[in-house]
Amino acid sequence: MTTKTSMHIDPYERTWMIVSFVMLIIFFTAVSVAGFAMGIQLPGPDRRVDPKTVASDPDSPWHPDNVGLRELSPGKYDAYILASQTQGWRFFPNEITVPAGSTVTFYVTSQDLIHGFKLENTNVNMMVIPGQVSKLTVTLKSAGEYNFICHEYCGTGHAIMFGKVIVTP
Ligand SMILES: [Cu+2]
Repeated sequence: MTTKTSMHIDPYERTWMIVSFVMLIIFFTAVSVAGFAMGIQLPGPDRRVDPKTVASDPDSPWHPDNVGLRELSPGKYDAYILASQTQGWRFFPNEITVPAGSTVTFYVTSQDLIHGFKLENTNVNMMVIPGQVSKLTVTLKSAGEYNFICHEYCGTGHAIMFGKVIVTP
């Protein structure tokens, strides 16, 4: 003789178990679609640099002579941007121009204190930390002007710390 055993689960508990399981599946799907289908990614630290020399070392990509765009292949760019309080609350460079459809990887660092870098109407939004390089890639599909701003309060000139990416048709 076999006895059929079953665990008693309260109907409310059963409902909540099902709800939590369904939520897990929804979250997993949402994260997968965002990451793999829509290409949304989190900014990541790319490498470490010395904030004291990052803007003065002639070999540094953030030296005034070296900052800005590099074309890797047609439509693919790296953009090296320095955020600076000591040089008057500005980004170097504070204007870059790329054709529509370009994929741009931003490498942003600071030579003094914590700044921010937010490019409007894109998912580029990252902290800029002295000693660290923040990296994020975006594809700029439509032509227009995309302003970028510092969104981490960095002193009295914080409000004038901005620039723009011009996307030409
Ligand atoms: Cu700022």
